[in-house]
Amino acid sequence: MAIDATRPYDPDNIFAKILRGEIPNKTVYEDEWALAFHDINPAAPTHILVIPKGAYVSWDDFSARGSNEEIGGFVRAVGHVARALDLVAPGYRLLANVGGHAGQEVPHLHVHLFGGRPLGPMLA
Ligand code: DGP
Repeated sequence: MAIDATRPYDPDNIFAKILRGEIPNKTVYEDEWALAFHDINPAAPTHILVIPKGAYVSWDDFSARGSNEEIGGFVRAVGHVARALDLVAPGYRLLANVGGHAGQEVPHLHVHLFGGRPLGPMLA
């Protein structure tokens, strides 16, 4: 079920547990600011989730409360993952769902990184 993106951060959400090492994941990259791992239910040949290390519900929460350092570190981490996976030349797509209308299910900010095949037009 989609979350309410205005709710307070829940430290027991599944991605918080992944960050604490309580749930296994297939990590592709980690630094001070971000963790990137394979989506459990891939929608493309490459489907990576990149999450900030800080406790943020959504892109809205992060853009409002995140420090410039956290935001800069996170954005650079996303770019690094795409380059490390050789996705720049063929192309890739980034997506962040925020709240109910977008169908966000996990209440910890995550950016989906899709690649590995032509992705078709954007869904509205
Ligand atoms: P969203 O709808 O934007 O909230 O997408 C949530 C994504 O998270 C969805 O594509 C499936 C993925 N996901 C959910 N639980 C887990 C998990 O435990 N491990 C991993 N790797 N991915 C998960």
